[in-house]
Amino acid sequence: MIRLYRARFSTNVERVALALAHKGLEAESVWIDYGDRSLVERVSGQGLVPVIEYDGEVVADSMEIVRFLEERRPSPPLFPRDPARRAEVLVFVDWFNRVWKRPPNEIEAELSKSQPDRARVAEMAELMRAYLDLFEDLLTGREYLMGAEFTTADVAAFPFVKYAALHDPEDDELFHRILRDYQRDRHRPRVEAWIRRVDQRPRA
Ligand SMILES: N[C@@H](CCC(=O)N[C@@H](CS)C(=O)NCC(=O)O)C(=O)O
Repeated sequence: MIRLYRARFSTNVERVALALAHKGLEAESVWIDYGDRSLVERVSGQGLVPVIEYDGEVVADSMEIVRFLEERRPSPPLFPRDPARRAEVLVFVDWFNRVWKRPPNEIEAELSKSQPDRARVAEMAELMRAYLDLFEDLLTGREYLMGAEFTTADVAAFPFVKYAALHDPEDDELFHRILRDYQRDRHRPRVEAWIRRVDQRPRA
């Protein structure tokens, strides 16, 4: 039995929803509101989603969960079997989490101040556009970020990069508005096609 603790519009939950569906795993959803983390805290000892319970085992953190699901249900895979290609995926995910995410996080921190440093915001916005250009190049002649197959790299990046083309009008989170507003400076046809392609995939 799998239970997924989730919150509406959560990017990190969407990673897990994509991974579960890719592996054909069904999960019972437990929807939480950020105003009340008590249930998630009780189950996992911390207050962030996603969290899964899998046959009684509890795992928190989106990419930890994806790795755990790969162990429990190796097929269909989300990591390449070839060690070199698997290492490339791990390097990409690490870059994405530590480097790619920093500019939108810093913009969010600035915009939450009463007097944002506009020069700092512009500098970070420039980086976001440069990173999106890297995605455009990465997708040259490829369906997915790491090649022909949908992998953990797509799972990690899609819920954040999708805002370059998609935004639910009911989703009013500042971080998500930043992802939308600073990733729409010009058309990037390969990124836009990849967003449509991944968006058509099932989610738990
Ligand atoms: N490193 C964690 C981050 C989890 C996280 O930040 N979750 C957000 C939702 S996307 C959350 O629970 N936010 C509530 C809050 O920060 O108050 C992961 O990858 O799962």
